[in-house]
Amino acid sequence: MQIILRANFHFAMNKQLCGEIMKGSIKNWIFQPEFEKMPRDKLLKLQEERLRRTVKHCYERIPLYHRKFKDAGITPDDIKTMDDLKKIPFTEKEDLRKSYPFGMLAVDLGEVLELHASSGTTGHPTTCAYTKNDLEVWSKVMARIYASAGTKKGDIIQNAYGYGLFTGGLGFHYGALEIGATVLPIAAGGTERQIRLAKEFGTTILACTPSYAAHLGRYAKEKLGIDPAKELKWKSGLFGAEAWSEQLRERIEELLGLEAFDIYGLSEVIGPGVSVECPQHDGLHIQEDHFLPEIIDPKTGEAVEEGEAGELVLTTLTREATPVLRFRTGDITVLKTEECPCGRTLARMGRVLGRADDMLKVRGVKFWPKTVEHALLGIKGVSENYEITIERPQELDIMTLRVEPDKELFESVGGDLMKLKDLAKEIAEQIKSIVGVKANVELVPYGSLPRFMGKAKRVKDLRKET
Ligand code: DLL
Repeated sequence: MQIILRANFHFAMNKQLCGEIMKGSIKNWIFQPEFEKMPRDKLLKLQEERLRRTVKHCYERIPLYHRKFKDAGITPDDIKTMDDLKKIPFTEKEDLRKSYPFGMLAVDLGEVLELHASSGTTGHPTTCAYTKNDLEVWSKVMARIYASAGTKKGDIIQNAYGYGLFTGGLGFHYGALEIGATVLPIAAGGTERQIRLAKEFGTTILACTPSYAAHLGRYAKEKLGIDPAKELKWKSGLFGAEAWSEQLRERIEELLGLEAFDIYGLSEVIGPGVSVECPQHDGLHIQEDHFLPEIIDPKTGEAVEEGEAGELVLTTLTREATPVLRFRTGDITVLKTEECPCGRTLARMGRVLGRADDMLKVRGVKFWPKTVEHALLGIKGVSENYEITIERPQELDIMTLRVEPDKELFESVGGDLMKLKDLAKEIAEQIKSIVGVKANVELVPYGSLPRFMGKAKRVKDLRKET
């Protein structure tokens, strides 16, 4: 219930913001209107046809699916319409890990043009492979994403996502080529050079993780004396790969003088490109002609009502090399199919609240790190740099929140954090009231916590290590 309320709150909150953002200069355009504006009854037919093809492909080519179908007592002939989808067993991340390296490959290795592997920090890595056709689909869905953020030929895209095995860099690169814009493949890192080239080349679109976007802005202002909102030409930012709050969006937009778009995706399904916000900023349109979404109750596996929060499950509809059926993403969100004023008929998912397995439970209270960010960034004088540590020295959980005040405030007290006792108190009160948990708040010097070029790691749960 708590989850449901928060999810709806996010849709509502986005709507409020919408009025302001719509005044921005970003003009919505649609890259493939024949699919993105397809009437939903026609879309359903297309999805069912593609689903039947994918199911057959998986059953015939991937031993894991053959086995799963056999265990469930079904064959591809049992999957005819969307109503039959629920007969198909889920695919878990663990299934992909066990099949490493090539067990999930549904084509001959010779047909594979590109291979990616997840980092595998929590177990075996997983493989994602792309045929020529898969790369074409990836380029097209990424082009849709750029179009949604107003990108055109003539724009210069600063692609500051990591290139390499992480799918961010190449996904954004292929989309840029498809749309015919100019891409600067700068990759993540080298912050000073990022700002210098942004200025010298006049880049107009910024693509990176939201945490790195905030860092770029602060660095430009504080270390180089450049005000990005006034001196750089960024008009839109394509930010994703990690959960981020509305408060962080507002800060980034103000700092960088651009309109920020939330981009969602995952390696197992395609990489970035599964869904994107349009200029309404009221949910992310899922490229449903390629990725079929469902929302389930993570505990029971049953479908939830439309608009209720649950775990996003995705089935690829056109993927050739590594297709997945009913893949449990672990990401918690909501889904809605109602029409969007932007003209797209594609369903929208809410901004990701967090991952089911990243949810924290402190003294019995469950929350996502994003809720802490939401509480923190609503307070004046607090920077975007924070770290959550949870320990259990004896029976009770202790949550410590290390927070940097912003540079201005830090310098105004000459670095004497004792003078900011009231701020620490205010933070603790806000955390208690919004997150519902008591936190020991430690203000730390500005610049002392780590900065991230890729996905931010802000939680240290030391209970797991004991
Ligand atoms: O992060 C793909 C990507 C790259 C998306 C660049 C957007 C931009 P993975 O490394 O496989 O792929 O991580 C996928 O990251 O299951 C979510 O938990 C999280 N994630 C991705 N985008 C968002 C987002 C890429 N916009 C995992 N909001 C997913 C919240 C996100 N979480």
